[in-house]
Amino acid sequence: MGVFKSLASVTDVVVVVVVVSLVLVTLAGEADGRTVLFSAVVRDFSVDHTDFERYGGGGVDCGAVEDELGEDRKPIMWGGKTATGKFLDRPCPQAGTGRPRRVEYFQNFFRDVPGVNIRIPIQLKFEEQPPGSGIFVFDRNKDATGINQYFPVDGLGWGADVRRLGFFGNVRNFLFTTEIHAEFVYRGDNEFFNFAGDDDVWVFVNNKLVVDVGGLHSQRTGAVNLTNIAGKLGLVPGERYPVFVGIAERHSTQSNCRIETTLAPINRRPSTQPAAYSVKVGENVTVEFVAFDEDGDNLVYTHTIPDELALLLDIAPDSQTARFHAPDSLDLYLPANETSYTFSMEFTVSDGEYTACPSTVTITVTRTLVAPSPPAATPAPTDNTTTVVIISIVAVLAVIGIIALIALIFYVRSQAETWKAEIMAEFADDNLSMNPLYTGANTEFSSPLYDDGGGDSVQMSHF
Ligand SMILES: [Ca+2]
Ligand SMILES: [Ca+2]
Repeated sequence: MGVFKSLASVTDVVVVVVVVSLVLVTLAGEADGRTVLFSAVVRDFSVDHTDFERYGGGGVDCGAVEDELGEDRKPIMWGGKTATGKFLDRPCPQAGTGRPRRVEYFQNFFRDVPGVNIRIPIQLKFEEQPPGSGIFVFDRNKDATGINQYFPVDGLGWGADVRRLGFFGNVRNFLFTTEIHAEFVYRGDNEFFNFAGDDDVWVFVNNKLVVDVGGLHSQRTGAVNLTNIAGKLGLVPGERYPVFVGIAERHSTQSNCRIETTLAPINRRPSTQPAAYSVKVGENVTVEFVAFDEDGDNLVYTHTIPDELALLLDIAPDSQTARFHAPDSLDLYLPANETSYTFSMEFTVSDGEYTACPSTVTITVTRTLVAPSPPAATPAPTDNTTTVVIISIVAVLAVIGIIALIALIFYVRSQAETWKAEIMAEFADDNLSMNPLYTGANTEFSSPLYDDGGGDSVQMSHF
């Protein structure tokens, strides 16, 4: 492509290995052209790796990887045995010398290896240029002043590489790979994939190597017209095929990347995420409706709001957020002894072609129950049983005593009459001598049981 400039310089080698896994696109306004996001994985390396910053090279060094991806869809380093470049659209000059040195070290270019590399997911933004052309461009080429632009993990991973002090103020993070996987529908209308950049670039379509810009080098170009090699690749118009792009940034003086392609990405269904919020009565909270479209499509939001939420939610149609106002009281929603009530609603999104599965947003409102006042202490009931019993016994005894006294009085009175009669009878019978109370002649006799109150006395005489 004419837009790609050859900046090759043996003394100014930027070793960049990037592997890119293409993911897909989005539709922005037609006037601005479409925007496509390709998901990618960057793996950051440091100078501790044998193939990063350790040696130089000059020019493209094709043939470092085999013609087809492995079963795990990773490139296989050629051991000098089977790579032929038989699927390439253009012959490779094989002029360079900077290919990776050993298979065992190449294995971790595009695989996670703790302690060796750090995995960092990113998205590469492709813009349709010009609008309506169907050509998507990712442009991190050098700018007009020659400053490199492809630094997707500055401040991340192992951080700035310090071995080359002075480069870019020692703030740039060089030495990383980029891996892109994507799918596209082959149309058979001369779809192309063009690359310009520094250090290794390998592109596989339908798992077959179609672009090989391997080796340590400054910016070089590579290109493929798929229609030219559709037969070799087994491409059938209307069918879907995978694309793999791998790039390696392996040296710290340059890092640039520009891709142009007409491979139309396949739209993918957006997704939504559930969310839960918790507030207290009378409080407010901003609710977010979280959705994601891997292609970067503009999303239209649809909310399903139950009646009980309608008056509590400030929400605009097609909004990604809403303001929830918790009621001041939950008495309408809860029994008196419960402390929380959960409102829920669903939302979904559409990218214009696909609608995501709906997700639920819940908002739990809590309240603090006021402990009821303890009932006034009631005095312990007094046990009067004992008192009543005592009083009853005393009363009964008193009655019995009175009755007994009355009976005694009547008894004594009746006996007194008897005794009087007997005494009188005794006197009448002259039997006084026999009475033990008789003590002698002329003894005054006084009966202890009989006294008429008059001090009666009887003059007794012996017979
Ligand atoms: Ca690095
Ligand atoms: Ca989509």
